[in-house]
Amino acid sequence: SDQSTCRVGVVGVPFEKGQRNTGVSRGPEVLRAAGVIQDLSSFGCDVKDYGDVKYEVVPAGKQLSNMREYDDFAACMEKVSSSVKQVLSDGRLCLSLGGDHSMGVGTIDGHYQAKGDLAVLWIDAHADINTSATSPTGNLHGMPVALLVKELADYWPYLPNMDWQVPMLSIKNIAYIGLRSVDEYERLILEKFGVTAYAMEDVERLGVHEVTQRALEAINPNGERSLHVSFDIDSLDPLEAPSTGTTERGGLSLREGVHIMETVFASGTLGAMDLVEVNPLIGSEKDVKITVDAARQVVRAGFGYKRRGMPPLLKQEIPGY
Ligand code: B3U
Ligand code: MN
Ligand code: MN
Repeated sequence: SDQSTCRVGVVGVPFEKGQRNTGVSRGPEVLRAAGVIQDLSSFGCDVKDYGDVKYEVVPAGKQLSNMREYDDFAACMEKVSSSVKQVLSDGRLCLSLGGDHSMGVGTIDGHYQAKGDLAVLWIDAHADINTSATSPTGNLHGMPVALLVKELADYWPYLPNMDWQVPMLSIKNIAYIGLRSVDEYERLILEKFGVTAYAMEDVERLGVHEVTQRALEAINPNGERSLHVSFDIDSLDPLEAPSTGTTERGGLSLREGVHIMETVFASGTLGAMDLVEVNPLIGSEKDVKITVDAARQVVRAGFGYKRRGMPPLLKQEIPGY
């Protein structure tokens, strides 16, 4: 209904070629089946499902060194970008369901095209800021941030079929929360540019609320920028989210993940959110359920769900909500 304060468009990105495990491409399907969309409408959001992104590969004609499955990536992300742009142009917040984290290139590009200057909150165990020159794996899900920032543009070769993507983010407008597995050259980049990065020890020292407030203050001091939250489910501890490809122990609790997203919602700046790296083919049936439930809680918190309970009708615009 048009009186709802919360209008959301959902985009599925069944893309898994940014990493090596089969199954991440089924993230959108399991998250929808578990009820992510109903979760949001149940407390008054007006949700529209824009379906899954589809693409056709155009071979680049040459192999790009240390960028596995590059052709598929370039083709898919162009479509992801236009889908996200469409959702935002329709006056909705965008929720993108992955898929592996290489899709951040498409979602953030689309967000930028619709809203201009952005702030990005990257919640992850990993920094995902390798270039093809520094990546130890060649997996594109470890490179999206490096493709998006202006400051690293000169460190890439010419990327065929990526002319639609212009690095537009200022590295100063990105903040990380949850880091605990950062490669040596990633660390070098974070240090060199003074990137706002709250690793697990910072969450321990300051607490999750303070860390989130400081991160948002650093990247969006006046709240003028549209905020993009890219939430990698592996930021959570594997006890809370076991079904993902690159688990790192000692992570955020589900409560901390939910708290971050409640704080994001309260900031009133959210433009788009990604929920990535849920892999239903990893672990037992119970593991998958635990992981998907965690993802649902994190998502609904970002769009306004309150653990203290919700008023019966958000549609009546209850003040102070
Ligand atoms: N930093 C490593 C590992 C990694 C990055 N993202 C995930 N794993 N999930 C890399 O491949 O770049
Ligand atoms: Mn990631
Ligand atoms: Mn990760």
